[in-house]
Amino acid sequence: MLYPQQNNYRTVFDLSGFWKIKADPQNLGHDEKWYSSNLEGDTHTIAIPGSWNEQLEEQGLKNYVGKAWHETTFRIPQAIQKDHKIWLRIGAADHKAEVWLNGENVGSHFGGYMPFGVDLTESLNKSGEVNHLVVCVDSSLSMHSLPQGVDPESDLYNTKNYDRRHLFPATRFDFFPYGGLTRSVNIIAVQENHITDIDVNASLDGSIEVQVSATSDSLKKQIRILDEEGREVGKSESSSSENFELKIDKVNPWSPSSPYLYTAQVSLLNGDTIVDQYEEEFGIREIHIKGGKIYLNNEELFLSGFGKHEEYPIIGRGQFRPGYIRDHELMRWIGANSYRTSHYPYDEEMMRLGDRLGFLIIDEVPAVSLGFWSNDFEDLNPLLVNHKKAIKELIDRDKNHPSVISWSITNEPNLWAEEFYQNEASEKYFREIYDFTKSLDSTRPVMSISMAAFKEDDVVNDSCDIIGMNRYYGWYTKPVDLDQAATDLGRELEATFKKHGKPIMITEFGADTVEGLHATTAQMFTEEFQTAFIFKYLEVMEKYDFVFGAHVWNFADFLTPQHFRRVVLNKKGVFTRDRLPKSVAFKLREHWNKFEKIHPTHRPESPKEGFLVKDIH
Ligand code: GCB
Repeated sequence: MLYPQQNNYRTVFDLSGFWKIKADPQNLGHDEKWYSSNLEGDTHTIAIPGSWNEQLEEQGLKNYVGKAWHETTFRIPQAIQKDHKIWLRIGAADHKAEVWLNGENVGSHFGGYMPFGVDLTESLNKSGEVNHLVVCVDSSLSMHSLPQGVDPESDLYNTKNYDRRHLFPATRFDFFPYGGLTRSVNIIAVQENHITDIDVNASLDGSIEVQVSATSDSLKKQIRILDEEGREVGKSESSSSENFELKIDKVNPWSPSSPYLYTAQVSLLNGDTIVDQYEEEFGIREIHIKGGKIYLNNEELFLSGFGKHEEYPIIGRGQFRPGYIRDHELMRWIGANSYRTSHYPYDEEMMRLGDRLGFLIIDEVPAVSLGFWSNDFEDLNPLLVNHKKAIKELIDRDKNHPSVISWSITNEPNLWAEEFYQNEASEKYFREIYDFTKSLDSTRPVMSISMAAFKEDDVVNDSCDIIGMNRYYGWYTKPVDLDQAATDLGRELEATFKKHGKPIMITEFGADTVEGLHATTAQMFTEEFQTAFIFKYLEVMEKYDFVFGAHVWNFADFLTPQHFRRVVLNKKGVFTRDRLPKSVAFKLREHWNKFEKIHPTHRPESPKEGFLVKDIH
C-alpha cells in the first residue's frame, strides 16, 4: 500500500486527533453491535495515533491486552465524492483490526506494525454528511501470530521452570505489549483508475528498472526520473507494459555521507489526460557480499549503532515524529551509521528519515523468540504462513528505501529453550522463510539472528546471507567475568565464521545500567560496568575482518512487562528512556567518530558542535 501522498490527483485527509475508545475485556462488542451507533458507557477520550496503555493508565488500560473499540467521525468535501475511490489507510493497528463505516463492516487486517487499506467508497455517506468510523483493535497474540503470543494457561507456558519466566502482561518477548491505532490514520481519495504500486531497482551503472501496478492495464504509463533539483534525467512511457527500463548518465550514488535521492514520477494517462500520479523517492546504491565481507557501493561496510525499540513515554508505540528526529540526531552525534528495527517493523516515517539523513537500517519482521511446538514441519504451517505474510508485507512497504540494507527474518528463535528446535523441522522452516524472502527481493542480504544456546551450530545460521549474533556473556551467563566473556565470544566468532564463511555482526550486547549508579570496581548495573562491558565486546569483535558491525543493545531504556529481572524498564539503553546520555555514550562517541573501519562515505554527517559540551569525560 503506497505511502499517502497529496498532489493534483490524490487527496489525503489526516484523521489524527482525539477519538473515543471503549475496552471490551468481556468480548461483548460484536454481539452488542458496538459498531452500529455511538460508543456508550465506559468510554474515554484517546489521542490517535497512540497506544492506549500509558495514555489511559488510571482507566485500567496500562496492562490491558485485548479488544478496544475506537470511534471517530469525519466528513468528505462534496467536490471529491463523485467518481473517486475513497480509501481508509491505517498506518498500523496492533495487532488485529476490524473496521465499520456507518454500521457496515468494510474490512479487516491482522498483523501489527503494517499499513493496510480499506475501501470505503460504497459505504460512504454522500453530500457532506457525517461518517461514523469504528475500528475494533485487538492486541492479543497467539502461538500462530507474529509476534507470537503466550497463553498463560497452556502447557507450553507451564512446563519445566517456566514459573520463573512468567511476565506480566504475559509475553514471549522482552518489550511492552502495547495496543492501539499506533500510526497515522488517513482517508485517501483517488480516481477510479489509479496507481497501486511502484517498484524501483537501480544500479550504480545508471540502469533503473521501474515496475508499475495500476487498477487498469490498458492505460498509458509514463515514468520520469527527476534529480534532486527536479530536472528530468530519464523518461519512458508505454501503454502495454508494466516494466520500464531506463538509463541515466552521471549517477549520484546514495550513501550515508551523501544521501542523494532521485524521484520516479509515475503518471497514469487516459489519452493525454493524467488521471493519477505518484512520486516515489529512491536512491542508487549497491550492496554485495564477497569473501566473507559486505560492501556498500564497493567499499567495505562496518555498521556502528544500535538495536532500538519504537517506544516513548506516554505515547507508547505511537507515532512520534519529534522523537524520530531526536533519535536520529543522537545517533549522528554518537557516530552511529545504522540501526535494527528490533523487533518489528517501525513506522515508515523512520525509513523515510533514514533515506534522507543517510542511515543504514536492518529491517526486521516480528519473528521474535519464535517457539515451535512440534518436530513435524507440517504442524508448523500456520506460523509459517503468517511469517511469510509478515515478510511479504514488509518488503512491499519498504522495498524502495535505500536506507534499508537487509531483511532480518528472525530474532532468537527458541529463546525459551523448548524441545522442538535444532531439528529437521526448524531447519526446513527457516530454509523456506529464507528462500521466500530471496524470491521477493534478491538485492538485499537476509539476516538471521541467534541467541547463544546452539552457538555456531544454530540452524538459523544456515538460512541467511549474513549472521547476526546476540550475546550476553558476562551478563546473563558468568556475570561480571568479562575476561571469560571475551574468550567465549572470540572462540564463538571464529568457530561460526569457520563453519559458515558468512559475514557476522554482533546484533546485541549490553548491560542493564541505572543512570547515576557508580562503583570503583566491577559492579553490575553501574555506569562504569556498562562501559567496561561494551568496550570489552568491541575490543574482541573489532579484531576480526569478518565482523561487519556492532549494534549495542539498546539505544534507549524501554518499557518491559513486569518481572523480577526488570526494574520497570529494560535499562540496557545507552540513553535513558527520555533520551539523556549515560556515561558510555560519550565513550562510544569518541570511539565511533574516529573508528577507521567505518568508511568516510558510510558516515552520516555529524552535527555541528554548536553549544555541545566537548570532551567532558
Ligand atoms: C535479547 C533479546 C532482546 C532483549 C535482550 C535483553 O536477546 O533479543 O529482546 O531485550 O536480550 O536485554 O535481555
